[in-house]
Amino acid sequence: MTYAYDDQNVFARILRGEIPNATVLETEHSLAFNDIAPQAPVHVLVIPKGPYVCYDHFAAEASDAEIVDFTRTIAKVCEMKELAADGFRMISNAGAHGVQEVPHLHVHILGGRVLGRMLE
Ligand code: DGP
Repeated sequence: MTYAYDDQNVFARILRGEIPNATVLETEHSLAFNDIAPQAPVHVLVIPKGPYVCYDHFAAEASDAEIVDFTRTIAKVCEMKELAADGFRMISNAGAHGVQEVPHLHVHILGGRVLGRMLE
């Protein structure tokens, strides 16, 4: 699978500083910020700074340093928001069937309330 990255997507524009964001955490390779339309008391998006469309694109082409940074940034946000004790959910939508709205890899971190059951 080859991926064409659209550098005009909204998260690319956030990374370039063209659109403001409420940053939770910034690292060398990743940015975490509050979702503009939160679905839970905690709703943070974590994105890699590199131009990756979705998770499989990232896993195939990102460097080990980017992958480690991204993984640890997600964990660090969970720690900062004190989500571990009561639990949380991570989601990454991909493509048309995943109903991915923004074509730049992002992981949603949701917590702070009991979330509805997703899989039956
Ligand atoms: P998804 O369907 O997984 O691609 O979700 C995209 C999310 O991005 C959605 O929850 C709303 C959020 N979002 C869209 N535009 C903006 C924006 O300009 N700023 C922020 N902070 N979030 C945005």
